[in-house]
Amino acid sequence: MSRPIKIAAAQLGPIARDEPRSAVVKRCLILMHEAKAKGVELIVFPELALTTFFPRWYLEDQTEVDAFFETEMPSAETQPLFDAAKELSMGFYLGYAERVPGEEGDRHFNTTILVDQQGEIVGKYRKIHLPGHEENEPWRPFQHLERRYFESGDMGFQIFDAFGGKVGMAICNDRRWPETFRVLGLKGAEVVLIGYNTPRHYPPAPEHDHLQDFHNHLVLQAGAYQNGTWVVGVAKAGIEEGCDLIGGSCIIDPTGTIVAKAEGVGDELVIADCDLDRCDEIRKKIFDFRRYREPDNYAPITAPKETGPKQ
Ligand code: ING
Repeated sequence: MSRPIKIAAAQLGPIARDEPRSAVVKRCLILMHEAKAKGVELIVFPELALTTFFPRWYLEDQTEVDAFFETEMPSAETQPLFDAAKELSMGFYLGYAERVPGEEGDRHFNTTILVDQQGEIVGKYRKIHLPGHEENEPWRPFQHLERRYFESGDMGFQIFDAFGGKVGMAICNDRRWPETFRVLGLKGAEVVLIGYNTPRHYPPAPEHDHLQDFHNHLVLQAGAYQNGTWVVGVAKAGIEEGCDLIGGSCIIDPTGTIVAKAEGVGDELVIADCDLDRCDEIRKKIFDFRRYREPDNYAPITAPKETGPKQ
């Protein structure tokens, strides 16, 4: 028995601050057509894939911030992606900044959608773990103001029945928290899709800069193996507005083995045949959750964070 699905991690190189969404969509369409020629059924784009990674700047004018957000999906600029999904019978994961206008003020999320092979939205996720800081910190060579521009996601970690399996979604910093993968694993994830924008330089801990590529694959591989799931990690990469973003897009099988990874830091497809039935190699033989977990001993994991160790 096997349930193969051919997946592409569609790594994107830098997106300039003034690069119109239509230009980025054209780059994505080129990758979708290239992927189609190779039989790809699901293509995964990065986090915040429609614009430059704007949380690197302190922007005081909310109108300027909101210009990086979408208030409708699909919109006129992104409709061609949905049309291509239907034309090519190729689903996609797309990260973008989502603004939800409201009476009591707008809400802002770092969001991804899952679109099926008919071009329909079948899943949505709003990033839960927001790294960085809330106020301008001019000592940094660049900011990381996700905690200023977004609020934490209100949808939880969900699984979507699509592409013949159970698909989980997460975004960037989520991958560094084992709880992300465990919740998705406990919900039966067979493939977890994760887009990311990861600067090589981390101002609070520059002594770790040389470890960024290692940490990226470490957390993705651990998440895959410990939960018996495929993992697809997709970078926005390269020197983007002067900021060096790591690449390393990859597809990882349920044993934690990287089966395909990006060579460069530009627009690049990383493709693999993913047999979703291979999750059983781990789920049935190694980490049989119902047999081997001991949740009576895990209470601290969900205790209020104030009860955690003092830094
Ligand atoms: N970027 C980074 C990430 O989690 C980061 C932030 C980098 C946190 C390195 C800790 C260490 O990959 C986003 N967008 O979350």
